[in-house]
Parts: sequence; structure tokens; C-alpha cells
Amino acid sequence: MQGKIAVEEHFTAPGLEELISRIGWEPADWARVESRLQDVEFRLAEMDRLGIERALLSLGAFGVQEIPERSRAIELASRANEALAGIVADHPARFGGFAALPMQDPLAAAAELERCVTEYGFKGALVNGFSDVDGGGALYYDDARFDPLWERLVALDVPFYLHPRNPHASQRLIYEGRPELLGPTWAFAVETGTHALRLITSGLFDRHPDLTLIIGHQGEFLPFALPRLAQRMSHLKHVRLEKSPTEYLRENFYITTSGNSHTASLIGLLLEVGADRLLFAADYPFEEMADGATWFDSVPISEPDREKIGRMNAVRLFGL
Ligand code: GRE
Ligand code: ZN
Repeated sequence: MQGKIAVEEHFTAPGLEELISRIGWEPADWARVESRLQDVEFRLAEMDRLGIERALLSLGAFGVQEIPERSRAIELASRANEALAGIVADHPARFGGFAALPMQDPLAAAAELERCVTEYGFKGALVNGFSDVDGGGALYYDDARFDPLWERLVALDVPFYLHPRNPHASQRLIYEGRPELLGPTWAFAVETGTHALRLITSGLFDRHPDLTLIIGHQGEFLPFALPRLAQRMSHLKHVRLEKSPTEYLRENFYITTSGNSHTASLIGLLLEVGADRLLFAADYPFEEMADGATWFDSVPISEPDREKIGRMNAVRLFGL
């Protein structure tokens, strides 16, 4: 398919290399990924070769989320966004940006979002999971202090991409001795799916019904787990939501194909949430751009659905 738009594509820039985690990478693979994160010309050549018209760029894991000092998180997010704005300005027809946000300070995050959307034309925010906070804790975004940020996203009419990170150091007992299960093999999806559930069960989407989130990797395990969750949660008196969890997934989320070229999952998603809420993504350069793109071009779905997922849903959602 020509004209694809890829929405979970990662970059870094000179001086910001430390914001991307190399944990879990073999040294030779990391050397390739690290150079590709900054190589705009090679990225464009790959996009041309694979029928990708536009890529929406963001920092990858862990971005500024692992920086406990607020002032440093604010400064690095601003520097990353400025660098990304420069890349987008050089190629406005090929790239778009997602803002990095210093969620360690919710009001600073809301201000940075507004600055990036109004000054740089960014298409939303991409945040790498919970944020570390001074003193060693983890800040998840069902916290009421984030209401001003959610309001700002709705007012600016842009989505919030909840991207994975690894679990907090205090939560890793289950992975002890099995580092192969940390990161994208397994732990990313557990962490991110659970975080998304915290947002759903907190009533976030009843308070902000027009808020749109994006999750990657064909839904971080959520789409096929929600029916059982809903069935059992209906017995819990303290949870009072206006809709079922699957309704929030259908009405407040978009789900991308990033890094997960699995046909049965995509067909399941078509049944579970429908073609209007799915988006193509390659997760380059952590994954090969060709793997996601060639799989998507030939996956057995209808051509109208391929056009929606590959392009038209992104055109509509991001106002392209
Ligand atoms: C990601 O950020 O999406 C990612 C990594 C590392 C490996 C694979 C991957 O950070 O998809
Ligand atoms: Zn990613």
C-alpha cells in the first residue's frame, strides 16, 4: 500500500542519546538502532522504499519518564521537543511530532503540550509509561493532579499516546532471574496494559469523555482480556463506571500495529474494536521498518480496511 502513515516511530537527537534505553540490546544490534535513531536520510529512504508517506516521530522508552528531578525532566522534554520540531520543519510533508512531556510536574506537562501544539504544530503527546518521582516513587496518570492535562488535550483536540516502559524497580520480583521477559518481549505490555486499565477504572473517561488515548503493539494484551475483567468487575460495588471497559476501549482509544505483526491479533481487533480505531505503525528503528510494512501490505483484510488503518484514520485523527 502506498501513502501509509506510521505513528509510533522513534528518534533521538545529538545530546539526547541518554534518553533512549539500551537495556536488553546486544551491542551490535544497539549500534545499528542508535545510529538509525538519528539518521533522517536513511529513515526517509526506507519510507520511500516501503510506501510510507509520513511518520509521526517521538522519543522512545524511556524518554524523560525515568528522570526523577522535575526541573531536569522539564528541561530535557523541552530540548527533545525543540530538536523534533527542527526535524519536522525540515520535512513538513514527511514527518509530524509527538511531544515528550515532563509528567513529573502535571502543570508543566500541560504547558509543554500546549506550547508544542501551538508553536510547533505537534499532533499530540507520547509518554513512556509512569514517571519516576523524587524519593523513588512512581506516578501513574489516574492521579487527580492530571486533570488539567487531560482538559488541555481535549481543548487542543490532540491524542495522548501511552507508550511502554519497564516496571518500576520495586515491581520486578516476578522477572527475577529472567531478564529476557523484561522490555518488549513481555513486561512492556503488562506494564502498559495495566496502566491503561488504571485510567479506565479510575473513571477518567467519564470525567473527560472526549479524551483520546493511543496504545501500541496491537493493544498491549487489553482487547482480549477486557470481557472477563468486565464480567468480574460488575460484581464490585466500589467501581462505578458509566460504560463497560470495552466501550471505553472502542470510544476513547486508538490501537496501533507497532512492533506486532500478528495477523490473528489484527483480525481479532477488527472484530473487537473495528477498523475505524486502528492505526498502522512500524516502531522503527527498534523494529525493522520493512517487517511491519510488508506484513501490513499483504495481511488478509479488506482493501477499504487497509486504507483506513494504513492512512485514513490517521488523516482524520491528526488532521493531516
Ligand atoms: C519500543 O520503545 O517500542 C521498543 C524498545 C525496545 C525494543 C523494542 C521496542 O524500546 O519496540
Ligand atoms: Zn515504540
